[in-house]
Amino acid sequence: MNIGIVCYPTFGGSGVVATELAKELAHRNHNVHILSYDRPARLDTFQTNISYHEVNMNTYPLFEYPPYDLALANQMANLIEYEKIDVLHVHYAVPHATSAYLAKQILGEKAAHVPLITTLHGTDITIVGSDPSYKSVVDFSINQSDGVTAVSEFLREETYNRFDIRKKIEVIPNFIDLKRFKKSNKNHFKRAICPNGEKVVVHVSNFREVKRVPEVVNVFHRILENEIDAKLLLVGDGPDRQRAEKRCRELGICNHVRFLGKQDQVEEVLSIADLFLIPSGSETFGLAALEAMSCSVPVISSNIGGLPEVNVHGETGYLCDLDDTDCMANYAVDILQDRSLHEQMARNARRQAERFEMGKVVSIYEQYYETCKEEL
Ligand code: GMT
Repeated sequence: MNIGIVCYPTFGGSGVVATELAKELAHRNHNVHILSYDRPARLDTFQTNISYHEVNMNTYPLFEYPPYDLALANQMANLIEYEKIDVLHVHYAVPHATSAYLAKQILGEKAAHVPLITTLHGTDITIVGSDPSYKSVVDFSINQSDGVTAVSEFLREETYNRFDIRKKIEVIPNFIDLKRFKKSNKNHFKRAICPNGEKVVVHVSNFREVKRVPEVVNVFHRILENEIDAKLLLVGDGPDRQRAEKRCRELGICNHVRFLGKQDQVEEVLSIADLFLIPSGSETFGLAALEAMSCSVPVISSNIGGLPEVNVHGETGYLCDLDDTDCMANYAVDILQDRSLHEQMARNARRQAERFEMGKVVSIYEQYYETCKEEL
């Protein structure tokens, strides 16, 4: 098939899922065209069967806000017409589903055979999409899609609850490359970071408010108060980084915390991790948690959104109520102090990650493309 994939290029989860999906589809001999405003972070090497198209934005003095959605729609229409796209798959509803609808309208009959598939990822429903300034457009655009998928049962229900959706939403979860995300020997790295054999606690995110990075620092502070010799490695960057740094200073624990910034090889950091913290205020799946689990790292997360579908309480880690710092810290201490509990949870975490193996999930997407084409 000729498959068009539209996504955000950033380190956020939707862009990662879209790019990894594109790579695996290309590997299966499909021709994939990725459309984005910048080169996606995970599209780091040349890939046969993948063409990357950058959205061309023409600025004009009149435009205080350049109409990105229109440029995107224009380019989607070109892609469908000239690259003979069989399926157009957009990741993140806002504004991709709307631009795609417009592209199909522009082409009329010429695009009638091309299913538009929208994958809902999270904040496009729970935060941005539900905002009154976008809600009607998002509602309309989802209903105009030929196929709609959500990354968790939670997100499917949340979409039905928040919007007036008349479409069947298919749940297709995030997936993981088990060969890439596995614990590997990084002893040199571990020695450099933890010369005294300290335990390693890791958090990975885009440091948006919803990720509650300062809360990660609070939990880690309590871990130290419990006399556990540990280091906190924070991977990523974003709006809350300064607040997190300030929190470290306030608590006087900066010498135990390393801000590593954005990293391409997250699996290397996860390979030396003893514990992963994800205290998010909203999380529809939690790809970062799955990546940790695939590297045999137990997870402590908040008990919200789709996280319970990934992190199983008492098996792969623990879940705590939102903002319950004590709960997270106490469970963290349990895992870090008890070697056999840690080993058991590390094994369970990897086994749970195997349920989301890339090959299985990409086959579900492939089958879904076929179904949507047949139903048109
Ligand atoms: O906030 C992010 O993590 C980025 C966001 C996105 O859409 O780019 O991620 C969402 O999609 C991921 C991939 O499907 C999910 O694993 C994340 O849980 C989800 N984030 C939130 O719901 C906050």
